[in-house]
Amino acid sequence: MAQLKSVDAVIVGAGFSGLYLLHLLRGQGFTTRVFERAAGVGGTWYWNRYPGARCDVESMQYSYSFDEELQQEWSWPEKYSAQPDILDYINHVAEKYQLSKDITFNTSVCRAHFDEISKQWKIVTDTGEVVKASHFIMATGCISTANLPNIPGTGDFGGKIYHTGKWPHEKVDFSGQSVGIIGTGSSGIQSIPVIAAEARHLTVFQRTPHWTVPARNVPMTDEYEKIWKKDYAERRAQMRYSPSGSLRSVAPIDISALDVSEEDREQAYRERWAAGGMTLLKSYNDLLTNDAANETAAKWVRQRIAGIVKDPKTADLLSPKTYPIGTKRLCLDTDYYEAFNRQNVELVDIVKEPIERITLNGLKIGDRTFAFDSIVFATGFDAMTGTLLRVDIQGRGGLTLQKKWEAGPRTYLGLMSEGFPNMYTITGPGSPSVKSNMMSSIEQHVELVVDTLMHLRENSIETIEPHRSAEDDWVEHVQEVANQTLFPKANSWYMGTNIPGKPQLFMPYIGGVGAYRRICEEVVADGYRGFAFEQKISEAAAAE
Ligand code: NA7
Repeated sequence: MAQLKSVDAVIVGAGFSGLYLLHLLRGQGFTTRVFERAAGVGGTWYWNRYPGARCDVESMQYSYSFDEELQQEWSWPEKYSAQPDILDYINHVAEKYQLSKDITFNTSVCRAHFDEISKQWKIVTDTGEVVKASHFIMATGCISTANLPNIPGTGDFGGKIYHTGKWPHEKVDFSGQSVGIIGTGSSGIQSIPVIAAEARHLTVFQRTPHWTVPARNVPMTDEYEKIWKKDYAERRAQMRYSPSGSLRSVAPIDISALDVSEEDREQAYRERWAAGGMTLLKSYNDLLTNDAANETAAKWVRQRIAGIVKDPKTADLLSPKTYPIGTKRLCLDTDYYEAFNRQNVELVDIVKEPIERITLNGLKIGDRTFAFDSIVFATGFDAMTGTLLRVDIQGRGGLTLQKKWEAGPRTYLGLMSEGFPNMYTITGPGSPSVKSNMMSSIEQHVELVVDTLMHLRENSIETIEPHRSAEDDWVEHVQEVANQTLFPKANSWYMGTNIPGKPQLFMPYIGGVGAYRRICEEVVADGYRGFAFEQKISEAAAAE
Protein backbone atom coordinates (compact mmCIF):
# COMPACT_ATOMS: atom_id res chain seq x y z
CA MET A 1 0.00 0.00 0.00
CA ALA A 2 1.33 3.45 -0.91
CA GLN A 3 2.24 5.35 2.26
CA LEU A 4 0.97 8.92 2.54
CA LYS A 5 3.63 11.62 2.81
CA SER A 6 1.25 14.32 3.97
CA VAL A 7 -1.37 13.48 6.54
CA ASP A 8 -3.67 15.04 9.08
CA ALA A 9 -1.92 13.35 11.98
CA VAL A 10 1.29 11.54 12.76
CA ILE A 11 1.21 9.38 15.87
CA VAL A 12 4.41 8.15 17.49
CA GLY A 13 3.97 4.83 19.26
CA ALA A 14 1.69 1.83 18.84
CA GLY A 15 0.98 0.99 22.45
CA PHE A 16 -2.45 1.33 24.03
CA SER A 17 -2.54 5.10 23.30
CA GLY A 18 -1.36 5.00 19.70
CA LEU A 19 -3.70 2.16 18.74
CA TYR A 20 -6.79 3.82 20.17
CA LEU A 21 -5.82 7.14 18.55
CA LEU A 22 -5.42 5.47 15.19
CA HIS A 23 -8.77 3.71 15.53
CA LEU A 24 -10.65 6.90 16.44
CA LEU A 25 -8.91 9.27 14.03
CA ARG A 26 -9.34 6.91 11.10
CA GLY A 27 -13.00 6.50 12.03
CA GLN A 28 -13.43 10.27 11.86
CA GLY A 29 -11.85 10.44 8.43
CA PHE A 30 -8.46 11.88 9.42
CA THR A 31 -5.54 10.58 7.38
CA THR A 32 -3.08 9.13 9.85
CA ARG A 33 0.36 7.55 9.99
CA VAL A 34 1.73 5.71 13.02
CA PHE A 35 5.44 5.11 13.54
CA GLU A 36 6.54 2.45 16.00
CA ARG A 37 10.15 1.61 16.82
CA ALA A 38 9.29 -2.00 17.76
CA ALA A 39 8.50 -4.79 15.33
CA GLY A 40 5.00 -5.13 16.76
CA VAL A 41 2.27 -3.36 18.69
CA GLY A 42 2.13 -3.23 22.49
CA GLY A 43 4.48 -0.51 23.77
CA THR A 44 5.37 -1.25 27.40
CA TRP A 45 3.99 -4.77 27.03
CA TYR A 46 6.04 -5.41 23.91
CA TRP A 47 9.32 -4.52 25.64
CA ASN A 48 8.90 -5.60 29.26
CA ARG A 49 9.04 -9.37 28.81
CA TYR A 50 11.12 -10.10 31.91
CA PRO A 51 10.23 -13.13 34.04
CA GLY A 52 7.28 -12.31 36.30
CA ALA A 53 6.24 -9.15 34.37
CA ARG A 54 2.67 -8.47 35.36
CA CYS A 55 0.25 -5.55 35.55
CA ASP A 56 -0.50 -4.10 38.99
CA VAL A 57 -4.03 -3.04 38.00
CA GLU A 58 -6.74 -5.70 37.84
CA SER A 59 -7.29 -7.09 34.33
CA MET A 60 -11.03 -6.32 34.31
CA GLN A 61 -10.03 -2.66 34.68
CA TYR A 62 -6.75 -2.63 32.76
CA SER A 63 -8.36 -2.92 29.34
CA TYR A 64 -10.15 -0.72 26.82
CA SER A 65 -13.68 0.39 27.63
CA PHE A 66 -14.57 2.05 24.33
CA ASP A 67 -16.26 -0.94 22.73
CA GLU A 68 -18.84 -3.01 24.61
CA GLU A 69 -18.37 -5.90 22.19
CA LEU A 70 -14.61 -5.96 22.86
CA GLN A 71 -14.96 -5.85 26.62
CA GLN A 72 -17.62 -8.56 26.59
CA GLU A 73 -15.81 -10.93 24.21
CA TRP A 74 -12.42 -10.88 25.95
CA SER A 75 -11.63 -13.17 28.88
CA TRP A 76 -8.62 -12.68 31.12
CA PRO A 77 -6.99 -15.78 32.62
CA GLU A 78 -5.90 -14.11 35.87
CA LYS A 79 -6.95 -11.33 38.23
CA TYR A 80 -3.72 -9.45 37.46
CA SER A 81 -2.55 -10.23 33.96
CA ALA A 82 0.90 -11.41 33.03
CA GLN A 83 2.73 -9.64 30.20
CA PRO A 84 2.10 -12.35 27.53
CA ASP A 85 -1.67 -12.19 28.16
CA ILE A 86 -1.73 -8.39 27.86
CA LEU A 87 0.29 -8.58 24.65
CA ASP A 88 -2.17 -11.19 23.28
CA TYR A 89 -4.99 -8.76 24.05
CA ILE A 90 -3.26 -5.85 22.31
CA ASN A 91 -2.61 -8.01 19.26
CA HIS A 92 -6.26 -9.04 19.27
CA VAL A 93 -7.28 -5.36 19.33
CA ALA A 94 -4.91 -4.53 16.46
CA GLU A 95 -6.39 -7.35 14.44
CA LYS A 96 -10.04 -6.68 15.30
CA TYR A 97 -9.84 -3.05 14.16
CA GLN A 98 -7.28 -3.76 11.39
CA LEU A 99 -4.82 -1.27 12.76
CA SER A 100 -1.45 -2.69 11.70
CA LYS A 101 -1.85 -1.73 8.05
CA ASP A 102 -1.47 1.94 9.00
CA ILE A 103 1.51 1.40 11.29
CA THR A 104 5.09 1.61 10.08
CA PHE A 105 7.06 -0.73 12.37
CA ASN A 106 10.80 -0.83 13.12
CA THR A 107 10.88 2.92 12.60
CA SER A 108 11.68 5.64 15.10
CA VAL A 109 10.74 9.26 14.69
CA CYS A 110 13.94 11.18 15.29
CA ARG A 111 12.97 14.73 14.31
CA ALA A 112 9.80 16.82 14.25
CA HIS A 113 10.00 20.52 13.34
CA PHE A 114 7.05 22.90 13.12
CA ASP A 115 6.99 25.09 10.02
CA GLU A 116 5.36 28.41 10.86
CA ILE A 117 4.51 29.24 7.24
CA SER A 118 2.73 26.04 6.25
CA LYS A 119 1.63 25.40 9.89
CA GLN A 120 2.69 21.82 9.44
CA TRP A 121 4.97 19.49 11.29
CA LYS A 122 7.80 18.00 9.26
CA ILE A 123 8.59 14.60 10.70
CA VAL A 124 11.72 12.63 9.89
CA THR A 125 12.31 8.98 10.78
CA ASP A 126 15.50 6.99 11.30
CA THR A 127 14.79 5.20 8.02
CA GLY A 128 14.99 8.56 6.23
CA GLU A 129 11.28 8.93 5.59
CA VAL A 130 9.85 12.47 5.71
CA VAL A 131 6.16 13.06 6.41
CA LYS A 132 4.23 16.29 6.83
CA ALA A 133 1.38 16.44 9.29
CA SER A 134 -1.02 19.05 10.63
CA HIS A 135 -1.00 17.35 14.02
CA PHE A 136 1.87 15.61 15.80
CA ILE A 137 0.91 13.25 18.61
CA MET A 138 3.45 11.70 20.95
CA ALA A 139 1.85 8.50 22.23
CA THR A 140 5.18 7.24 23.47
CA GLY A 141 4.26 6.16 27.00
CA CYS A 142 5.66 7.23 30.35
CA ILE A 143 8.23 4.52 30.97
CA SER A 144 9.65 3.69 27.57
CA THR A 145 13.29 4.79 27.71
CA ALA A 146 15.37 2.30 29.70
CA ASN A 147 17.86 3.59 32.28
CA LEU A 148 21.11 1.66 31.98
CA PRO A 149 23.38 3.14 34.64
CA ASN A 150 26.88 3.97 33.63
CA ILE A 151 28.72 1.49 35.86
CA PRO A 152 32.42 1.33 34.98
CA GLY A 153 33.42 -1.84 33.16
CA THR A 154 29.94 -2.75 31.88
CA GLY A 155 31.45 -3.38 28.43
CA ASP A 156 34.05 -5.78 29.91
CA PHE A 157 31.55 -8.34 31.17
CA GLY A 158 31.97 -11.73 29.48
CA GLY A 159 28.49 -13.03 30.35
CA LYS A 160 25.05 -11.86 29.29
CA ILE A 161 23.60 -8.46 30.26
CA TYR A 162 19.85 -7.86 30.29
CA HIS A 163 17.64 -4.87 31.03
CA THR A 164 14.12 -5.70 32.21
CA GLY A 165 12.67 -3.07 29.87
CA LYS A 166 14.40 -4.50 26.78
CA TRP A 167 14.00 -8.18 27.41
CA PRO A 168 14.73 -10.69 24.60
CA HIS A 169 11.81 -12.33 22.83
CA GLU A 170 13.12 -15.85 23.28
CA LYS A 171 13.01 -17.46 26.72
CA VAL A 172 16.07 -16.66 28.79
CA ASP A 173 17.05 -19.81 30.65
CA PHE A 174 18.79 -19.04 33.93
CA SER A 175 18.85 -22.62 35.17
CA GLY A 176 22.23 -23.61 36.59
CA GLN A 177 23.42 -20.00 36.37
CA SER A 178 24.79 -17.56 38.88
CA VAL A 179 22.83 -14.34 38.31
CA GLY A 180 23.24 -10.81 39.65
CA ILE A 181 20.33 -8.38 39.60
CA ILE A 182 20.68 -4.63 40.17
CA GLY A 183 17.55 -2.75 41.22
CA THR A 184 14.62 -3.53 43.50
CA GLY A 185 11.77 -1.45 42.02
CA SER A 186 8.66 -3.00 40.56
CA SER A 187 10.54 -4.90 37.82
CA GLY A 188 13.12 -6.27 40.26
CA ILE A 189 10.44 -7.21 42.79
CA GLN A 190 8.44 -9.09 40.16
CA SER A 191 11.38 -10.89 38.59
CA ILE A 192 13.48 -11.78 41.66
CA PRO A 193 11.23 -14.64 42.94
CA VAL A 194 10.95 -16.11 39.43
CA ILE A 195 14.68 -15.90 38.65
CA ALA A 196 15.51 -17.22 42.14
CA ALA A 197 13.43 -20.32 41.50
CA GLU A 198 15.35 -21.05 38.30
CA ALA A 199 18.93 -19.90 38.89
CA ARG A 200 21.61 -21.74 40.85
CA HIS A 201 22.34 -18.54 42.76
CA LEU A 202 20.90 -15.03 42.71
CA THR A 203 22.58 -11.96 44.20
CA VAL A 204 20.31 -8.95 44.60
CA PHE A 205 22.00 -5.53 44.66
CA GLN A 206 19.74 -3.09 46.47
CA ARG A 207 20.15 0.68 46.60
CA THR A 208 16.83 1.52 48.22
CA PRO A 209 14.32 -0.96 49.62
CA HIS A 210 10.93 -0.39 47.98
CA TRP A 211 7.59 -0.80 49.69
CA THR A 212 5.71 -3.78 48.32
CA VAL A 213 2.49 -5.52 49.29
CA PRO A 214 1.14 -8.89 48.16
CA ALA A 215 -0.83 -8.85 44.90
CA ARG A 216 -2.74 -12.04 45.85
CA ASN A 217 -3.09 -12.81 42.19
CA VAL A 218 -5.48 -15.68 41.45
CA PRO A 219 -6.92 -17.31 38.33
CA MET A 220 -9.93 -15.39 37.05
CA THR A 221 -13.17 -17.02 38.14
CA ASP A 222 -16.30 -17.10 35.96
CA GLU A 223 -18.16 -15.54 38.83
CA TYR A 224 -15.85 -12.52 39.11
CA GLU A 225 -15.82 -12.02 35.35
CA LYS A 226 -19.62 -12.17 35.25
CA ILE A 227 -19.99 -9.65 38.06
CA TRP A 228 -17.95 -7.17 36.03
CA LYS A 229 -19.45 -7.92 32.64
CA LYS A 230 -23.01 -7.70 33.91
CA ASP A 231 -22.78 -3.94 34.29
CA TYR A 232 -19.45 -3.16 32.67
CA ALA A 233 -20.53 0.18 31.19
CA GLU A 234 -21.72 1.47 34.55
CA ARG A 235 -18.53 0.34 36.30
CA ARG A 236 -16.40 1.99 33.63
CA ALA A 237 -18.35 5.21 34.09
CA GLN A 238 -17.57 5.10 37.81
CA MET A 239 -13.89 4.41 37.10
CA ARG A 240 -13.67 7.49 34.86
CA TYR A 241 -14.64 9.82 37.72
CA SER A 242 -12.86 7.97 40.50
CA PRO A 243 -9.67 9.30 42.14
CA SER A 244 -7.36 6.72 40.54
CA GLY A 245 -9.27 5.65 37.43
CA SER A 246 -10.07 2.30 39.00
CA LEU A 247 -12.48 0.74 41.47
CA ARG A 248 -11.20 -0.86 44.67
CA SER A 249 -12.32 -4.24 45.92
CA VAL A 250 -12.09 -2.98 49.51
CA ALA A 251 -13.72 0.40 50.10
CA PRO A 252 -11.52 3.35 51.17
CA ILE A 253 -12.16 4.65 54.70
CA ASP A 254 -12.71 8.40 54.63
CA ILE A 255 -11.22 9.33 58.01
CA SER A 256 -7.74 10.00 59.35
CA ALA A 257 -5.61 7.04 60.42
CA LEU A 258 -4.95 9.04 63.58
CA ASP A 259 -8.62 9.25 64.52
CA VAL A 260 -9.03 5.53 65.17
CA SER A 261 -7.62 3.16 67.77
CA GLU A 262 -4.51 1.11 67.08
CA GLU A 263 -6.65 -2.06 67.07
CA ASP A 264 -8.98 -0.61 64.42
CA ARG A 265 -6.04 0.47 62.31
CA GLU A 266 -4.39 -2.91 62.51
CA GLN A 267 -7.66 -4.56 61.60
CA ALA A 268 -7.98 -2.31 58.51
CA TYR A 269 -4.38 -2.94 57.41
CA ARG A 270 -4.75 -6.68 58.00
CA GLU A 271 -7.91 -6.78 55.91
CA ARG A 272 -6.27 -4.94 53.01
CA TRP A 273 -3.03 -6.92 53.21
CA ALA A 274 -5.13 -10.10 53.02
CA ALA A 275 -7.16 -8.77 50.06
CA GLY A 276 -3.96 -7.78 48.22
CA GLY A 277 -3.38 -4.97 45.77
CA MET A 278 -3.06 -1.24 46.21
CA THR A 279 -5.96 -0.88 48.68
CA LEU A 280 -3.64 -0.64 51.69
CA LEU A 281 -2.84 2.97 50.80
CA LYS A 282 -6.55 3.78 50.77
CA SER A 283 -7.11 2.47 54.28
CA TYR A 284 -7.38 6.06 55.54
CA ASN A 285 -7.70 9.43 53.86
CA ASP A 286 -4.41 10.89 55.10
CA LEU A 287 -1.86 8.14 54.55
CA LEU A 288 -0.29 10.09 51.70
CA THR A 289 -0.61 13.54 53.24
CA ASN A 290 0.32 13.16 56.90
CA ASP A 291 3.66 11.78 58.10
CA ALA A 292 2.35 10.41 61.36
CA ALA A 293 -0.61 8.71 59.67
CA ASN A 294 1.68 7.27 57.01
CA GLU A 295 4.05 5.92 59.65
CA THR A 296 1.26 3.81 61.19
CA ALA A 297 0.95 1.90 57.89
CA ALA A 298 4.71 1.87 57.34
CA LYS A 299 5.36 0.42 60.79
CA TRP A 300 2.69 -2.22 60.27
CA VAL A 301 4.21 -3.31 56.94
CA ARG A 302 7.73 -3.40 58.43
CA GLN A 303 6.35 -5.83 61.02
CA ARG A 304 5.03 -8.04 58.20
CA ILE A 305 8.47 -8.03 56.54
CA ALA A 306 10.09 -9.01 59.85
CA GLY A 307 7.52 -11.80 60.17
CA ILE A 308 8.19 -13.24 56.70
CA VAL A 309 11.96 -12.89 56.26
CA LYS A 310 13.72 -15.34 58.57
CA ASP A 311 17.14 -13.66 58.77
CA PRO A 312 16.66 -10.48 60.88
CA LYS A 313 19.52 -8.64 59.15
CA THR A 314 18.04 -9.29 55.72
CA ALA A 315 14.57 -8.34 56.95
CA ASP A 316 15.96 -5.08 58.31
CA LEU A 317 17.75 -4.33 55.04
CA LEU A 318 14.52 -4.97 53.09
CA SER A 319 12.53 -2.61 55.33
CA PRO A 320 12.24 0.93 53.94
CA LYS A 321 12.96 3.56 56.57
CA THR A 322 13.94 6.69 54.69
CA TYR A 323 10.71 7.67 52.90
CA PRO A 324 6.97 7.33 53.49
CA ILE A 325 5.13 4.26 52.22
CA GLY A 326 3.50 4.87 48.83
CA THR A 327 5.65 7.83 47.82
CA LYS A 328 7.75 5.74 45.49
CA ARG A 329 5.30 3.67 43.46
CA LEU A 330 3.91 0.95 45.76
CA CYS A 331 4.84 -2.43 44.27
CA LEU A 332 2.64 -5.51 44.15
CA ASP A 333 4.49 -8.77 44.54
CA THR A 334 4.11 -12.49 44.56
CA ASP A 335 6.38 -14.08 47.18
CA TYR A 336 9.02 -11.33 47.06
CA TYR A 337 10.02 -11.40 50.72
CA GLU A 338 9.72 -15.21 50.76
CA ALA A 339 12.39 -15.36 48.03
CA PHE A 340 14.95 -14.06 50.54
CA ASN A 341 14.40 -17.15 52.70
CA ARG A 342 15.85 -19.32 49.93
CA GLN A 343 19.40 -20.63 50.39
CA ASN A 344 20.36 -19.49 46.89
CA VAL A 345 19.42 -15.80 47.33
CA GLU A 346 21.72 -13.16 48.78
CA LEU A 347 20.99 -9.46 49.36
CA VAL A 348 23.75 -6.84 49.08
CA ASP A 349 23.31 -3.27 50.27
CA ILE A 350 25.01 -1.12 47.63
CA VAL A 351 24.63 2.04 49.68
CA LYS A 352 26.94 0.58 52.32
CA GLU A 353 29.06 -1.21 49.75
CA PRO A 354 28.82 0.61 46.40
CA ILE A 355 29.43 -1.31 43.18
CA GLU A 356 32.95 -0.41 42.11
CA ARG A 357 32.92 -1.87 38.65
CA ILE A 358 31.70 -4.66 36.45
CA THR A 359 34.45 -7.07 35.50
CA LEU A 360 35.02 -9.79 32.91
CA ASN A 361 33.56 -12.38 35.30
CA GLY A 362 31.08 -10.40 37.31
CA LEU A 363 31.24 -7.49 39.64
CA LYS A 364 33.53 -5.95 42.24
CA ILE A 365 32.62 -4.29 45.53
CA GLY A 366 35.61 -3.35 47.74
CA ASP A 367 37.46 -6.59 48.48
CA ARG A 368 34.51 -8.73 47.37
CA THR A 369 34.22 -10.13 43.89
CA PHE A 370 31.09 -11.78 42.51
CA ALA A 371 31.14 -14.22 39.58
CA PHE A 372 28.07 -14.17 37.35
CA ASP A 373 26.88 -15.83 34.17
CA SER A 374 24.28 -13.10 33.69
CA ILE A 375 23.62 -9.63 35.09
CA VAL A 376 20.09 -8.22 35.03
CA PHE A 377 19.59 -4.48 35.19
CA ALA A 378 16.19 -3.79 36.76
CA THR A 379 17.16 -0.15 36.95
CA GLY A 380 14.04 1.46 35.56
CA PHE A 381 13.47 4.24 33.08
CA ASP A 382 14.08 7.87 32.25
CA ALA A 383 10.39 8.23 32.99
CA MET A 384 7.77 10.70 31.77
CA THR A 385 10.09 12.99 29.79
CA GLY A 386 12.97 10.76 28.62
CA THR A 387 11.36 9.53 25.42
CA LEU A 388 9.89 12.93 24.50
CA LEU A 389 13.22 14.71 24.93
CA ARG A 390 15.16 12.16 22.91
CA VAL A 391 13.31 13.27 19.77
CA ASP A 392 14.58 16.50 18.19
CA ILE A 393 11.35 18.48 18.56
CA GLN A 394 11.29 22.12 17.46
CA GLY A 395 8.32 24.43 17.76
CA ARG A 396 7.87 28.09 16.87
CA GLY A 397 10.99 30.15 16.24
CA GLY A 398 13.21 27.07 16.40
CA LEU A 399 12.46 26.60 20.11
CA THR A 400 13.43 23.08 21.09
CA LEU A 401 11.48 21.02 23.60
CA GLN A 402 14.78 20.33 25.38
CA LYS A 403 15.29 24.07 25.88
CA LYS A 404 11.70 24.73 26.86
CA TRP A 405 11.76 21.92 29.43
CA GLU A 406 15.32 22.39 30.69
CA ALA A 407 14.10 23.16 34.22
CA GLY A 408 11.41 20.47 34.03
CA PRO A 409 8.40 19.69 31.85
CA ARG A 410 6.03 22.61 31.16
CA THR A 411 2.58 21.72 29.89
CA TYR A 412 -1.01 22.86 30.05
CA LEU A 413 -3.07 19.92 31.34
CA GLY A 414 -0.19 17.57 30.55
CA LEU A 415 -1.43 17.68 26.99
CA MET A 416 0.25 20.55 25.14
CA SER A 417 3.15 22.95 25.59
CA GLU A 418 3.15 26.61 24.55
CA GLY A 419 5.33 27.22 21.49
CA PHE A 420 4.50 23.79 20.06
CA PRO A 421 1.20 24.21 18.18
CA ASN A 422 -0.77 21.08 17.30
CA MET A 423 1.60 18.86 19.26
CA TYR A 424 0.00 16.62 21.88
CA THR A 425 1.45 14.38 24.58
CA ILE A 426 -0.82 11.48 25.53
CA THR A 427 -0.61 11.01 29.30
CA GLY A 428 2.15 13.63 29.31
CA PRO A 429 3.80 15.15 32.38
CA GLY A 430 1.26 17.27 34.25
CA SER A 431 -1.58 14.77 33.70
CA PRO A 432 -2.61 11.93 36.06
CA SER A 433 -0.89 9.33 33.84
CA VAL A 434 1.27 7.07 36.03
CA LYS A 435 -0.65 8.07 39.16
CA SER A 436 -3.72 6.36 37.79
CA ASN A 437 -4.98 3.29 36.02
CA MET A 438 -3.17 4.11 32.76
CA MET A 439 -6.04 2.73 30.68
CA SER A 440 -8.52 5.23 32.09
CA SER A 441 -6.10 8.11 31.54
CA ILE A 442 -5.13 6.96 28.05
CA GLU A 443 -8.76 6.72 26.93
CA GLN A 444 -9.56 10.15 28.35
CA HIS A 445 -6.58 11.86 26.67
CA VAL A 446 -7.10 10.11 23.35
CA GLU A 447 -10.78 11.06 23.26
CA LEU A 448 -9.93 14.65 24.23
CA VAL A 449 -7.36 14.93 21.44
CA VAL A 450 -9.69 13.45 18.83
CA ASP A 451 -12.57 15.70 19.93
CA THR A 452 -10.20 18.67 19.70
CA LEU A 453 -9.10 17.78 16.18
CA MET A 454 -12.76 17.52 15.18
CA HIS A 455 -13.50 20.88 16.79
CA LEU A 456 -10.64 22.49 14.87
CA ARG A 457 -11.78 20.96 11.60
CA GLU A 458 -15.41 21.98 12.08
CA ASN A 459 -14.44 25.55 12.93
CA SER A 460 -11.72 26.00 10.29
CA ILE A 461 -9.10 26.45 12.98
CA GLU A 462 -5.59 25.79 11.82
CA THR A 463 -3.66 25.64 15.08
CA ILE A 464 -4.24 25.22 18.78
CA GLU A 465 -1.67 26.03 21.43
CA PRO A 466 -1.82 26.89 25.13
CA HIS A 467 -1.45 30.47 26.30
CA ARG A 468 1.70 30.96 28.34
CA SER A 469 -0.33 32.15 31.33
CA ALA A 470 -2.55 29.03 31.31
CA GLU A 471 0.53 26.85 31.15
CA ASP A 472 2.25 28.75 33.97
CA ASP A 473 -0.83 28.40 36.16
CA TRP A 474 -1.11 24.68 35.41
CA VAL A 475 2.58 24.00 36.12
CA GLU A 476 2.18 25.82 39.44
CA HIS A 477 -1.04 23.96 40.23
CA VAL A 478 0.59 20.56 39.58
CA GLN A 479 3.36 21.41 42.06
CA GLU A 480 0.95 22.94 44.55
CA VAL A 481 -1.15 19.77 44.66
CA ALA A 482 1.95 17.57 44.90
CA ASN A 483 3.29 19.70 47.74
CA GLN A 484 0.17 19.00 49.77
CA THR A 485 1.18 15.33 49.75
CA LEU A 486 4.15 13.33 51.00
CA PHE A 487 5.25 12.41 47.43
CA PRO A 488 8.05 14.99 47.18
CA LYS A 489 9.68 13.36 50.23
CA ALA A 490 10.90 10.36 48.27
CA ASN A 491 13.60 10.06 45.66
CA SER A 492 11.59 8.52 42.87
CA TRP A 493 11.19 8.49 39.13
CA TYR A 494 8.04 10.59 39.68
CA MET A 495 10.48 13.28 40.87
CA GLY A 496 13.16 12.61 38.25
CA THR A 497 15.74 11.80 40.94
CA ASN A 498 16.63 8.40 39.46
CA ILE A 499 18.42 10.00 36.49
CA PRO A 500 21.59 11.96 37.27
CA GLY A 501 21.23 15.63 36.23
CA LYS A 502 17.48 15.46 35.56
CA PRO A 503 15.43 18.40 36.91
CA GLN A 504 13.74 17.41 40.16
CA LEU A 505 10.04 18.09 40.48
CA PHE A 506 6.92 15.98 40.79
CA MET A 507 5.85 15.23 37.21
CA PRO A 508 2.42 13.56 37.26
CA TYR A 509 -0.76 15.38 38.31
CA ILE A 510 -1.87 13.98 41.66
CA GLY A 511 -5.21 15.81 41.90
CA GLY A 512 -7.12 12.68 40.85
CA VAL A 513 -8.45 11.21 37.64
CA GLY A 514 -12.06 12.31 38.15
CA ALA A 515 -11.09 15.83 39.21
CA TYR A 516 -8.73 16.14 36.25
CA ARG A 517 -11.39 14.89 33.82
CA ARG A 518 -13.82 17.52 35.14
CA ILE A 519 -11.21 20.25 34.69
CA CYS A 520 -10.70 19.17 31.06
CA GLU A 521 -14.46 19.07 30.49
CA GLU A 522 -14.82 22.59 31.88
CA VAL A 523 -11.95 23.87 29.74
CA VAL A 524 -13.63 22.52 26.60
CA ALA A 525 -17.10 23.73 27.62
CA ASP A 526 -15.58 27.16 28.18
CA GLY A 527 -14.43 27.35 24.54
CA TYR A 528 -11.07 25.71 25.18
CA ARG A 529 -10.19 28.12 27.97
CA GLY A 530 -6.43 28.70 28.13
CA PHE A 531 -5.82 27.75 24.50
CA ALA A 532 -5.11 30.08 21.59
CA PHE A 533 -6.51 29.33 18.14
CA GLU A 534 -5.27 30.46 14.75
CA GLN A 535 -8.04 30.59 12.19
CA LYS A 536 -7.46 29.09 8.77
CA ILE A 537 -7.18 31.85 6.18
CA SER A 538 -9.46 31.00 3.28
CA GLU A 539 -7.90 30.91 -0.17
CA ALA A 540 -9.98 33.91 -1.26
CA ALA A 541 -8.93 35.99 1.73
CA ALA A 542 -5.32 34.98 1.28
CA ALA A 543 -5.44 36.15 -2.34
CA GLU A 544 -6.74 39.64 -1.42
P1 NA7 B 1 12.14 1.67 39.18
O1 NA7 B 1 10.93 1.61 40.00
O2 NA7 B 1 12.69 3.00 38.79
O3 NA7 B 1 13.27 0.85 39.94
C1 NA7 B 1 14.60 0.88 39.53
C2 NA7 B 1 15.48 0.25 40.57
O4 NA7 B 1 16.83 0.32 40.14
C3 NA7 B 1 15.43 0.96 41.91
O5 NA7 B 1 15.58 0.02 42.92
C4 NA7 B 1 16.63 1.88 41.82
O6 NA7 B 1 17.14 2.28 43.07
C5 NA7 B 1 17.61 1.01 41.11
N1 NA7 B 1 18.63 1.79 40.42
C6 NA7 B 1 18.45 2.74 39.50
N2 NA7 B 1 19.64 3.23 39.09
C7 NA7 B 1 20.57 2.57 39.81
C8 NA7 B 1 21.99 2.64 39.86
N3 NA7 B 1 22.67 3.52 39.13
N4 NA7 B 1 22.64 1.81 40.70
C9 NA7 B 1 21.94 0.95 41.46
N5 NA7 B 1 20.61 0.84 41.48
C10 NA7 B 1 19.94 1.65 40.65
O7 NA7 B 1 11.97 0.88 37.81
P2 NA7 B 1 11.14 -0.45 37.54
O8 NA7 B 1 11.48 -0.91 36.18
O9 NA7 B 1 11.34 -1.42 38.64
O10 NA7 B 1 9.65 0.01 37.60
C11 NA7 B 1 9.20 1.09 36.79
C12 NA7 B 1 7.72 1.12 36.76
O11 NA7 B 1 7.26 0.09 35.88
C13 NA7 B 1 7.01 0.82 38.02
O12 NA7 B 1 6.89 1.85 38.91
C14 NA7 B 1 5.65 0.35 37.53
O13 NA7 B 1 4.87 1.48 37.21
C15 NA7 B 1 5.97 -0.36 36.29
P3 NA7 B 1 16.58 3.62 43.80
O14 NA7 B 1 15.22 3.25 44.28
O15 NA7 B 1 16.53 4.69 42.72
O16 NA7 B 1 17.56 3.92 44.84
